[in-house]
Amino acid sequence: MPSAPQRLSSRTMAFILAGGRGSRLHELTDNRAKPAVYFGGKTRIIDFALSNALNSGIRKMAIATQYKAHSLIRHCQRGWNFFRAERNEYLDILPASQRVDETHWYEGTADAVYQNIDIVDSYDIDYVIILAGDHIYKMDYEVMIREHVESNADVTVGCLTVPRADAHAFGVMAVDHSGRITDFVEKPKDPPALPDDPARALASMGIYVFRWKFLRQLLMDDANDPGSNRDFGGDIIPNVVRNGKAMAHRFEESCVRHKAEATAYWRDVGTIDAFWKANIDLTDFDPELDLWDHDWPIWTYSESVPPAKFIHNEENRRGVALSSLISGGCIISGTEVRNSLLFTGVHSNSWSSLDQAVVLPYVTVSRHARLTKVVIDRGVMIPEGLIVGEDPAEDAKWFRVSPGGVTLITQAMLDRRAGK
Ligand code: ADQ
Ligand code: ADP
Repeated sequence: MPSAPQRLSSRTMAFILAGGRGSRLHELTDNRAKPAVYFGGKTRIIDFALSNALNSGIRKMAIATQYKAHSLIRHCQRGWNFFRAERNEYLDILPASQRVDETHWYEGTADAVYQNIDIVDSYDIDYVIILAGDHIYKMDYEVMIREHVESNADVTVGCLTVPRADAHAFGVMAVDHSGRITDFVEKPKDPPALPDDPARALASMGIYVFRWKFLRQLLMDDANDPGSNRDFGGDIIPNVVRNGKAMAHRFEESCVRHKAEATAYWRDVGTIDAFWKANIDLTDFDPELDLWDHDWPIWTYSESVPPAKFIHNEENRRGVALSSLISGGCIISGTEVRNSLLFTGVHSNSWSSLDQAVVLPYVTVSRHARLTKVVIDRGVMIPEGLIVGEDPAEDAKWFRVSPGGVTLITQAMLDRRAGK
């Protein structure tokens, strides 16, 4: 019997860029990098890229951190610590640590790889897939790596179509009939549309596959170019498009769908509105993002906590949750919860209600609170009788109300309101 072809993923490392702040998440990223932001009840955003890599068969990974990396590093150390060097598996966390010349931190994203060339060399791999740690999606990278090898490209860029009106936030490309990228502009003011659809543009997902030897040389050359900002999207990719062979890989071809007819799910939860909506969408009857899929699990660090508990209190107040996700360690005592997502260890008390609420871990909701369309930061103590989501002008006095009408509540905001 012929042996199965070796998976290319076993000869590939994943280099995950996790240094960005994600400033449009405002106070949610005051103390943590965007990849460390909580998502989906149990996971953090970076778990999606890491799980995709693991489920694709990749066993060598490095995570480059920079901005406020503490909770991200702790999360990875606790949850992603099962790689074993004796099985030739590695997961390295690479803080920007002035490794090369002691005078600067990582400049652009390409510099994060350049400064760790020796570590990538030590993995002894043939291919590198560069990933961003800040998107929610399920993708089999093996498909993209295979396409890269079969087309003999210098770089393959993962891409998907987006509304042209949103394309200014991305690298936007033009491709020919063979899928070769003929033009690539980073964050253009006036993005070019797809030839057959004036309302849409082809956007880079910030996912790149290279042969390591090729990328290595490119990074060395780039480091000697005084005009470069050392950025993949701004410098490296446009350079390969001009001088080499850059191919586009359509996300639709490697995304992991839970049903054949499902759309290709990919979200940049970079704003309060997008973050709230993507979390609340999980409470739908049949959500687009399937977290229940045994074939493509999203791995994470999970605290050992008891099951969620619902209490019917002595004054006959029922603790109930309808169309909601309630994580372990929660105690819903005499509170009515609807269309909400509660992370680990949330305690809520009698005569309160939560509606369309995204509640991060270890929040306490005191009695008689009524909170609608909110995001509540980790560890917040909601005072007795707080009402949010019914009087926009009052909410805006103390909290951050997003353009879409979501109210973000943090402890600092509550302290200010209480005159502390
Ligand atoms: P952006 O996401 O805007 O665009 P960038 O801010 O460079 O680009 O972030 C890319 C990733 O790298 C993020 O995950 C971020 O956390 C991380 N990062 C940023 N600076 C870093 C550093 N110095 N060290 C380590 N990590 C760092 C990019 C591409 C676009 C593409 C979009 C898709 O440039 O072409 O369309 O991603 O979202
Ligand atoms: P973040 O991403 O919000 O920075 P961290 O990973 O830094 O989160 O977690 C903060 C710490 O608080 C963790 O060590 C967590 O275990 C701990 N913690 C445990 N119980 C509580 C609680 N009731 N309130 C707040 N923090 C808690």
